[in-house]
Amino acid sequence: MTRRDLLLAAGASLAVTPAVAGAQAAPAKPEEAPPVRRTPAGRVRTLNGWSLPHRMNGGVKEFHLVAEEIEHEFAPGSKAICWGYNGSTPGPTIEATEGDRVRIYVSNHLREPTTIHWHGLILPSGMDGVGGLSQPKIQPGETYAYEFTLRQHGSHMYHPHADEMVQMAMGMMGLFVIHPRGGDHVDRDYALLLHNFALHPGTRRPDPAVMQDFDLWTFNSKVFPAIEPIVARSGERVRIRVGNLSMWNHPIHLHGVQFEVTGGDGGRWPKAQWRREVTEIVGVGQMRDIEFVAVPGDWAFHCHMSHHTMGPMGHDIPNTLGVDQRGVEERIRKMLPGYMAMGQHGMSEHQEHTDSGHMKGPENTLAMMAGKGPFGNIEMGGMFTVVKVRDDIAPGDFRDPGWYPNPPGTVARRVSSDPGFGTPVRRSGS
Ligand SMILES: [Cu+2]
Repeated sequence: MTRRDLLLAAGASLAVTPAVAGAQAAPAKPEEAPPVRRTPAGRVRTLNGWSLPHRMNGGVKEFHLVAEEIEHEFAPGSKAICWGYNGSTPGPTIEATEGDRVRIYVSNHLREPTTIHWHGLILPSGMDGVGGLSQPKIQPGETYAYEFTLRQHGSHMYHPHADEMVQMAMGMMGLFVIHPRGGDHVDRDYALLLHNFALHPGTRRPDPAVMQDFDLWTFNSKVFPAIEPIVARSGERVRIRVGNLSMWNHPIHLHGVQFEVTGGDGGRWPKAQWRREVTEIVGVGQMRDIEFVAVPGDWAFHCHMSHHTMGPMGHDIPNTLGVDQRGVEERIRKMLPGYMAMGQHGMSEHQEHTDSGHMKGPENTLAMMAGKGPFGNIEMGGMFTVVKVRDDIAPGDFRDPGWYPNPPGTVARRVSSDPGFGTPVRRSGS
């Protein structure tokens, strides 16, 4: 039995305290905890994630979040003790509709106080979730109820506002999507949160003290190639909601189409404000919605900070490009058997070495570059996935269709293996 089960078993004695209770409030009246009941998955496709089931109680939509420690896998070969909600980081996506009255129970199964801030939502001040400012903190073992009416629609987030630096560094965050009352107009609705983790090589807990030099750059707490593809049928209108709760701004880039930026934390923008882009910076604490009509192919979708598409690596290494390291390598090998110098001609060789097992990395640590494509190594490792668009995908089918079968004559091809091929024009004398 886990600590969580024990706490759930003891649930009858857990007091449920309204978040608005003042310091002088009478002892909280116990309320009945909502039962765990699965309802059909939501309309939003949270990559590698899920939407939280709810129950209706007297016209109020009730959700139950549990802040707790979990074991999380960033990609096969890298597991960590993280903190999240209801068994996952990010926590489950909350989906509701504009006009809904929601009641969200938050149980604290951590060993320190927490709260939840509903990032971007218009609500009473006492429901805003800033520990000490808007409410008393939720102590370990306690459950609070947040209750408000949704007066907007759009892409939003939730995260702790108590020991925020640590709790977010450990993975506590989630998406809060409010659908418009009159229905929606996209065929596929994807959502992801950008984040970073300082999981130093060989360790099992993220280091909350790191400010910028992170080991793992994630979409929904996963790194490529463990991030699910974004699948669509040709001609479908696709939306990707991207939120950023990391410590960097991320220029998110999509190949193959010009997308439109159609909204942000402030909801859906009037059409006259939409912008046509291929890269959109999603700042820390921001959400951006991008939309496009899917065209067939396998298209890269990634952060354009090239270090953010890499797996764990040190950033204070000496530059070895162009350095003949054979002598050094031999000398070091006397002390460190199996040592292999890296990066004389570039870093592309890294993936070949790690894939072939020449270079064994530290335990519980991913390679810097990974991923196999139909034409070889993809050499990526962080915030990267593939938008896979095909003509023959049924509506609502999200299964990975494999690699794109390029029509004949539409793939870049080798025309020569002779280094002296052709007469390229060179600039001289500069
Ligand atoms: Cu980035």
